[in-house]
Amino acid sequence: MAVEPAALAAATAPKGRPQAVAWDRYSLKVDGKRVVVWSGEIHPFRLPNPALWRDVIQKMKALGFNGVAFYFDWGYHSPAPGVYDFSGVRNVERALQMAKEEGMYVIARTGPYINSELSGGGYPGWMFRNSAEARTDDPVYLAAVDEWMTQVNAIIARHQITDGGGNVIAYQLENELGKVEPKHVRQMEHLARKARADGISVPFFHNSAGRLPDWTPKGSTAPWANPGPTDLYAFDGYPGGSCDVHANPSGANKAPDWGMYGSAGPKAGALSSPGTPGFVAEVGGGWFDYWGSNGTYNCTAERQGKGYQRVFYGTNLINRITIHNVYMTFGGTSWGWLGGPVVYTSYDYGAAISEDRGLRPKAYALKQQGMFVQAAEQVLAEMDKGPELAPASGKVKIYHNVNRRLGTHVLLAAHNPGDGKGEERFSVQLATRDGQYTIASRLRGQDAHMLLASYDMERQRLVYSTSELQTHLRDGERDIVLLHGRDLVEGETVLRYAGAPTVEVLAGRVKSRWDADKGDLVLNYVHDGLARARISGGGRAPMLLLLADEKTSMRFWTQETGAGRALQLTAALVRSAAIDAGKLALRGDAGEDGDIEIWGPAFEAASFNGQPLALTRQPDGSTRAGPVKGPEAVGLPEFGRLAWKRRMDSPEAAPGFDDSGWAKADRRRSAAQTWTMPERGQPTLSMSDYGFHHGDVWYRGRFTATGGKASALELFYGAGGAGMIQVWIDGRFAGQHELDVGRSFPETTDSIKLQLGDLAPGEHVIAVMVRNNSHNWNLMADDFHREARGLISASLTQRGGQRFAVPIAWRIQGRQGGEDLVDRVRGPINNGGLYGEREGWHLPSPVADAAQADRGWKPAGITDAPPAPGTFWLRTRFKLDLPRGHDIQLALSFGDTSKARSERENRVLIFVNGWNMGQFIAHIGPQRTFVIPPGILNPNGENTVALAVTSDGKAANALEPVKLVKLRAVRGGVDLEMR
Ligand code: IPT
Repeated sequence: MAVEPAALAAATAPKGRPQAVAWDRYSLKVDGKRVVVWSGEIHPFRLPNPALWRDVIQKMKALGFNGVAFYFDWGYHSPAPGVYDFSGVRNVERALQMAKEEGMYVIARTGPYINSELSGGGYPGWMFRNSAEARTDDPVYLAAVDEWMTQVNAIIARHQITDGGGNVIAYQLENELGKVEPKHVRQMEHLARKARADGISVPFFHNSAGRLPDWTPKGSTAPWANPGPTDLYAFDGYPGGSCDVHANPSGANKAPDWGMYGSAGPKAGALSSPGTPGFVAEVGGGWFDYWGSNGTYNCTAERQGKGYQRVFYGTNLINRITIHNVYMTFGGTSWGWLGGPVVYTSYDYGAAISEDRGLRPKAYALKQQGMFVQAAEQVLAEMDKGPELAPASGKVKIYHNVNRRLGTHVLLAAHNPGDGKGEERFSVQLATRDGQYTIASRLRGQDAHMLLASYDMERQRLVYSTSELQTHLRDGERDIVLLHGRDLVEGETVLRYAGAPTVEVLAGRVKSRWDADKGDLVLNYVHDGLARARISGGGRAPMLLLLADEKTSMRFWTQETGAGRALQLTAALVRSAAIDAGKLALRGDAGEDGDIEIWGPAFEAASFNGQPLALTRQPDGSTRAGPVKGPEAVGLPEFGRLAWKRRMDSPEAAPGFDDSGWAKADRRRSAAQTWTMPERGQPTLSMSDYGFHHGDVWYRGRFTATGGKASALELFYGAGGAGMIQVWIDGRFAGQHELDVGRSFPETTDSIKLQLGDLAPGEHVIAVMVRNNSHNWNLMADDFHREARGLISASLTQRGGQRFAVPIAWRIQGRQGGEDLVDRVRGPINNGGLYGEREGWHLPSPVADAAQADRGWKPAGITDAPPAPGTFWLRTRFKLDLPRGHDIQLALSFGDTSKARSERENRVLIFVNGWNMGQFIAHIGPQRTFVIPPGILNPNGENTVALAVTSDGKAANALEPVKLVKLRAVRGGVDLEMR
């Protein structure tokens, strides 16, 4: 294993100060201080470049998240029993380190079973030849699991908040384990003991499916609870509805009460654990998509967009869910053979941060929510139900919470019923320590408003506001408060003073009225652009009040600078702001020319990504800084014009191919699940029994025909989602078959029947290629992951009087080296067993050796007719010289991207500089655009793209045009590393 000096140095660096993690029914507490963990899920393994992990983590931080949840994928790190690799793209230690550096809590989810739409739910290939009963206390299973836990726990243990090494705050045992019989309970107890023995000291939790009361902490009093060795209770929920046109798209759901407003009962998990904080381990931030769909990611992003987030996540917060993890916040790419049968390559998920690492519109609404959670954390972290409020309109429901310690009220105004989308006015009577008030506003469309009353903002007292709080900060002598509301909706904000303050409206229209009896300053306005009011006197520190409409509000950013909190207004993304010796250094991404308005601690000079900015002081005490420059133009090679070379693969089909070095498929024992076991008396053909787990596998079978007639061959095979089989007899292509798709759970096994006609007496050879497009998951703990892949059984019959079976002697060949990993850089999920892969045709070749590497390759056009049935390769080399200091996300696209699928039948494995970045299937779809992260593509140097194209060889099934396209370009980004 490569030793990475930086990681080693970090791992052995002196530790920080250990902090205690405690909890009660309200929240977690870190060293006695309450926290709301506002977290988003990302998967380092779905972004094969650690430098970009920082990009995503910084974007999340900028969106107001203070936490990140990581799954750790066992199979990503382990090619063989006892062999683990945490280097390069698999260096998850760096992910933990970055989270700490960016000030993000980490929720660690290590499985061993994680599901996550991964092949085998995250099990390593070698678990598919292991007959142990998974997710139970089967000692064979636990021995395997212990290997993984020892490795991954050692890394996590040195990054825990509890020992000062990092920010890991909670640790998940297992994943949605819905079975609670003793053997499963004993497994959970084993995992817990093992993790503690490995030094994990943060609280344990498990994520129950739905809201089932499974694995509640010991001591739970509810009669229906199924306790386990957990400290916290958590659950998963996906209330977002469906964009799947095949499965009747469902409309907006009603937001469920998953916390203290929920009703008790056997399905109310959260209420089964009354002593622990509300904890949603996964709340839908989108949904995954499957082979053959019409492509749902953009629809999902819209449907689970800003309205959904406000209604559903708002309902979670008001339900006192104080540990909240959005699955996914950035989905990424199931590159190589990562993905399970239920997904294609893109795992975009319709998440706030799209697969190309851009912020979707919904991300900006998430930022408003995130900034609010950070500002009002202490209020949200300790709420109880307040007296019920009856709004004047029955069409609006008002939740009412109180933080007794702070005397603050939190209201959530939502449609009633909760899926309402009309325009509704509401007004409600609220009694606070500041007096009795009528709070009136309106909801428009799918929306909810979270309002505060009797709330202390720095040195100011908010009596109430019908605007929502975004943030507040101390700016030396004065306070700055940012409130926001929907465009052109009126707002009312009431502030408390000892005497009449002076109100100066600097921008916008704000009416003010002093109510001397109550000591209230009443401000009335319409949310329109940005109104600014300076309020001074009245016995308080002066305040700058900023009142933003929705689109303006979404352009605000805030960070700690080291010299205090700063606030900016800009269309650019602001990742970080630091003030050192009077110099403000901003870092971020600019997608267009513009400027930045800055509030907060004083500075004399400012820069954006190191570029000095000219400063103009503004009347409200802010500074306008610019210019911030957008990206330069990006020139890309035209793929159709590049010199492509081509080479036929599938030599295994030829009768004379030398397979003497292949393993004999003659084993009698199989780990396959019952219905995919070999037939009685037959050897197993399952690829995993021979140590080949991912991608393509070849079989060659010899038999002797005795002059029988009407030979018929039936092959039963397993190949995951959209997998396929191709068959040759004596070098002649006999046919191919693909698994049925077009629904979220596709066929994963099927059979092909071939009439071979009359075969001459003597020896014949059958050659078979199976593309294993992933192993099943094991979500139901029924060992579904052990369903066989590759050939399962073969039957050849001939007629000579009666039909009789002809025995076949098989040999098998898969990925080079099998479990003995050859490509240590790209790891266990990069390659299958195509001949070309075994020969390294997918790898970039040094330019100096180009002539040598091109031997056997002939010039060809991308769209030329395939040379023959089977697989052929197309390869090209090209240079990129993209502007420096930019983040430019490119992609490969195939054919007409406005259509989910085409008439042509072909499929392509896409290798970029040797990395398997996914699979395009023309006639199945829907994915036609494949994100290739920078670092995999060299933005300033040589690149090799190699496409392994598989088809039936017909001219009509030639490849469509392939293009290199730009998905997103900004000036900025993070420092890149090449992989
Ligand atoms: C839940 C899983 O825990 C997670 O790994 C992922 O598969 C997610 O769903 C869906 O993307 S389980 C499911 C039954 C909700």
